[in-house]
Amino acid sequence: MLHTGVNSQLLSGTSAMRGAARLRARMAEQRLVHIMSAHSPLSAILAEEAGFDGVWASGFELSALYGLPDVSLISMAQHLDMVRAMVEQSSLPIVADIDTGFGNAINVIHAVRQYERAGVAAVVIEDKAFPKVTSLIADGRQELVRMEEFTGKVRAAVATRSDPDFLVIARTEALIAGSGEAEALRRAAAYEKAGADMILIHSKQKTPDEVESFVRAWDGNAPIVIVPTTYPQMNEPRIRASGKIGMVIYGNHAIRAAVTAMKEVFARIRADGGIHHIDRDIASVEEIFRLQKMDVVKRDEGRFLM
Ligand code: SPV
Ligand code: MG
Repeated sequence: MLHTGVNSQLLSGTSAMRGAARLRARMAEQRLVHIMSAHSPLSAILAEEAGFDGVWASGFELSALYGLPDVSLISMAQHLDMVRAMVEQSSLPIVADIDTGFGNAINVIHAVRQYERAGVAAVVIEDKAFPKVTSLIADGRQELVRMEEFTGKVRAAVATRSDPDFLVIARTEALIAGSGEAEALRRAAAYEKAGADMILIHSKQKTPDEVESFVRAWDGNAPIVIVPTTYPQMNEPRIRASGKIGMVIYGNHAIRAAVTAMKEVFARIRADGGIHHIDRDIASVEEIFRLQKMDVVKRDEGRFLM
């Protein structure tokens, strides 16, 4: 079950502790938090400026950033490196997508230690077999690990965290794998019993029906997390009406926005035969300086360059 009390002792601790405590406090206050995907520190900064409650360090987005499919090709070290850079630049709590936990429960122990130390607020671990296949692909090979094996991973994650506010979110891919609602509910209940703070139920249906039916049937105490990429009709009022969803993750909108913008601008530069028209329609160089905090560099130059 999700405890929402913030351990005040932790507020003076590391940024890991602060992020986790802040995320719990925000959930207690608002009942529903909005988490935006990011694949870089810059996208995390933009998510923060836009007013999101947290950042989803998405495996799909980082894979795409490297021009790779999201099929366990990106290593933990690559993902962790990016997560650390995000933590450096954004004060938003980070919800880290650690896929299958990079192996078995022993790998999960190592991963949770590393991600907690890196300063993330939460990890999401999914019950697919390693190497996994991206969830939203049509006719994907979606293989689940045995429920018992995954409960071992959840228990390992919970036993490893040192900050009690650090959230362990168990994600079941039972609906994605076509195993049906009864199996999804059976797994979700087992994962909650194993200590998961929240349950992420993923679906690739084009309507919210499947997820709404799961939510209605869910009688656990752990709040639900959804990723409504394929069923965008599930907007905030509809999510709140469910009464059981505590977190919504906008799973891949940073990378899709970046692709849309770059495609359009690159095409216009080619069509215009130069950059003379596009200049007024894209972020100014000064805006990039602002995001890079060049003002701080200038201030420090004045203070320290003698
Ligand atoms: C991700 O963003 O990496 C996710 C969400 O896991 S999804 O791609 O929809 O599976
Ligand atoms: Mg992922």
